[in-house]
Amino acid sequence: MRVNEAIARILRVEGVEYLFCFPAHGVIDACAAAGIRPIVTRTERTLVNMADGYTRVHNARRFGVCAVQAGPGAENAFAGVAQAGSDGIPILVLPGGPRRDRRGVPYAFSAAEQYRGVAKWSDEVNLPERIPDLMRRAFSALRNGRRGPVVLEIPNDIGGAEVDPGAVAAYASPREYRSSADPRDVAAAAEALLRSERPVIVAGQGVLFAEATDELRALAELLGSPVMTTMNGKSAFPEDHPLALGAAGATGTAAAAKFLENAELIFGAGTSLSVTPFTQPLPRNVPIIQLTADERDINKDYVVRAALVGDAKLVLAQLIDAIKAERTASPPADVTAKIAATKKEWLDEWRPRLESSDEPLSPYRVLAELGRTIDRARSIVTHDSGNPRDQLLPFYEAVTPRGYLGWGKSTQLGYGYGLALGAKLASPERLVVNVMGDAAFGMVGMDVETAVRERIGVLTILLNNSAMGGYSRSMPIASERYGITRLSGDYTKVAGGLGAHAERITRAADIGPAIARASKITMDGRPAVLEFITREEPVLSRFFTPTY
Ligand SMILES: Cc1ncc(C[n+]2csc(CCOP(=O)(O)OP(=O)(O)O)c2C)c(N)n1
Ligand SMILES: [Mg+2]
Repeated sequence: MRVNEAIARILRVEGVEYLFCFPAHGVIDACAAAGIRPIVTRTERTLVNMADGYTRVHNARRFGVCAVQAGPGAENAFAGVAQAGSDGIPILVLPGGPRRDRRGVPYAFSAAEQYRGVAKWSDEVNLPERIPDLMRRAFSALRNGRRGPVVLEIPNDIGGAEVDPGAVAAYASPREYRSSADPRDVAAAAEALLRSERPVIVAGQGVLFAEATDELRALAELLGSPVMTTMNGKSAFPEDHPLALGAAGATGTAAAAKFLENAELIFGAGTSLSVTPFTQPLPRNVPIIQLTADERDINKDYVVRAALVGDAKLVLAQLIDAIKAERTASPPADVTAKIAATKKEWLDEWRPRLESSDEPLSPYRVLAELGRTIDRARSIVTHDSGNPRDQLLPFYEAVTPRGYLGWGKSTQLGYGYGLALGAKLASPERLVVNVMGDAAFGMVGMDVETAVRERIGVLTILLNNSAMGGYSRSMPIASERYGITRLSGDYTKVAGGLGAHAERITRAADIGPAIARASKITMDGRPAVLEFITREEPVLSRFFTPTY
């Protein structure tokens, strides 16, 4: 048996359904022979983004796997892996590599070396007989501890080398192991939470990966504590719950900002509590309790009063047990009333934009129509970089886990499209929507053809403001003299030319019907691109000044 066949065999054992790939790579044909469907994109970055979206929607119960060729393919995939690394997403990347006798000779690109800075683990298969061991280590690393991409470079002369079929047949899938927190830390945290009059829970992506939304809800209700989520954690707590404050990243809801400001105690649940331009800063004078699976997050950016290291589901259950012994109360009515009043005041302030009938359209009106038109409980929505992210995050109400894919500790323009394609493959029964700008479309628009060819029905909401929205503020001279933030193009024609259902929408009354029409079409396996001609509206629901 050859190494490529051995890899395909092991991927089958691991339940892998798709190989997100771009030729040439020997593992592609081996996977096809083993019944793993190869999907080729138009650029390597998109295939990595697809693997990422696929993993997220499966909460890492299944993994996105990628293969790209040695040299240019491995170089071109870097952006996607770096983004997955910054968000802590476990995907398996199998780049080809130079033959072993060319290793270290300029200019042979070593993926194993170059990916080390962004991957959880990056190595090469240096001996064919190591393949079962290396694959076991790879899947163990994907399933355990901190989440992150694993890169395993397959040198070009290794893929065809012989390996003992008995050793491959003996491959046993490594399991996931979870841990609870130290009971003394749990008791101390429970006591602090019980004593606090105004706690705020900040829920992160760890709650989603641990599938701990029920526990989070139970804890919040026991404590009567409001819950906000980070951008990556959005959808970990139902945003229509009376204790929901909504999400906050670079932009956020007024409720999240106000309740944080007045918090007496902050409980970060399943979050790294990182300081980035895309993360709502926490007040510095409020004690923090942090629950995280990764000990490196503790005291990283904030001084924490106490930490609970473990799996979010297990540790939240520990906290519930400890708190239940002391309290059975439901949320105090005055907290939920205050949340509702803050939300109402904020939405009233934004209503003119959310209900604007102006032409060119307000992007806020388009996003409000999106939230109204689709069945949010059966949809997955994601954003792209720029204003689409900043305008969607606060206002779209996510009601079910992974009903929203918030991403972007790095924030790659164009990432959202591949993410949506991967999400749709992971959850074909749900409507999948990505919201992107015209510059983002420029990065990955040709991959609409991938969606058409592979019958991956995603709905793209393209907010075309003919600009990189708001960028002229940071480059006034270049913008005025050379118009460098202006863009142009007819993306309806592009998407239509690639075979998607495509419509150009200019009138407010047409927004909802177009979304309803296109949603239906996507559910039959045809992607749709709705190009909304909008104005540039860089006015954001933001309560802090991000530093880049
Ligand atoms: C790869 C990459 N390069 C640069 C950026 C910086 N960036 C973020 S948003 C943006 C412009 C986005 O314009 P568009 O997609 O048209 O959305 P708009 O804000 O205009 O709605 C740029 C240049 C980035 N996020 N990623
Ligand atoms: Mg734009």
